[in-house]
Amino acid sequence: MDTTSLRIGIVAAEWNDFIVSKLITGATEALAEHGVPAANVTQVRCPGSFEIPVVASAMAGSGRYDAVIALGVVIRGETAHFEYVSGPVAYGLANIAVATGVPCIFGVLTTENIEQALDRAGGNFGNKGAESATAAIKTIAALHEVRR
Ligand code: DLZ
Repeated sequence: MDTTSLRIGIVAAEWNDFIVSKLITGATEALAEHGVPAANVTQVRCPGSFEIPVVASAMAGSGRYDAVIALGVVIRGETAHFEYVSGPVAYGLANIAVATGVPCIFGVLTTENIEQALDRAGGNFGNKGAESATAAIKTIAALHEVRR
């Protein structure tokens, strides 16, 4: 597959930006390694992970992107926000992808604490942003195979 013409949208939450920014770096570097030109990658920020689906929906529905990568970090706290935010984001992205036919990659870390998140944002357990970029490329390739 020719990756040089692929257009990728990234929607990233501003919450926990000091970790999300590492996911964005991981994603953009991996896309470049896969041959996607930086000019073909559009980044949009939204307030929190809860807002990711509505922005991803607009991006996926625009017809301007071959895939949308969603990046965020939701850390479990003392209240029930973790469940209220994580579930809708995951199900929202899956529904948008199926409805539009545009892969919407779930690159949102859902962790117990900051340490677990840092481990998965370029630390001991890799970078979920980079993994999300690879997942986007692989899913686009799979869809090309199915649709040709
Ligand atoms: C409110 C909130 C809380 C408590 N925690 C997080 C979080 O860990 N990660 C995240 O991305 N966003 C969080 N938010 C913000 C919500 O996602 C959302 O932006 C607000 O509830 C406004 O709708």
